[in-house]
Amino acid sequence: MLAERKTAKVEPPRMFQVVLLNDDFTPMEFVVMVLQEFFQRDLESATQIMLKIHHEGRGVCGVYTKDVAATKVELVLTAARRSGHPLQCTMEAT
Ligand code: TYC
Repeated sequence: MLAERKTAKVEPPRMFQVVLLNDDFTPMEFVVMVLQEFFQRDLESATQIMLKIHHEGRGVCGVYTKDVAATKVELVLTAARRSGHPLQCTMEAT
């Protein structure tokens, strides 16, 4: 039992990027708020990520394990729909 456990191989978990997509309607302030609230970014970092998405079409908000990434996507989409914004958020394996 002990010997088996000592030789057991533990792989690091697969990681997933949470990605925000640009659109023409979601207010910049809302995206900055989302990055601060759900991705623990300070105002400066949140603003930089938002502007990168605005100019380049998409941006990575953070990298997490599968369950955490999926929860973040749901939280973002729920907040956006509740506020009437079309903001899109997805996750991608790294
Ligand atoms: N393009 C939006 C605007 O001009 C701002 C925006 C930024 C929207 C990032 C979505 O993921 C986004 N109001």
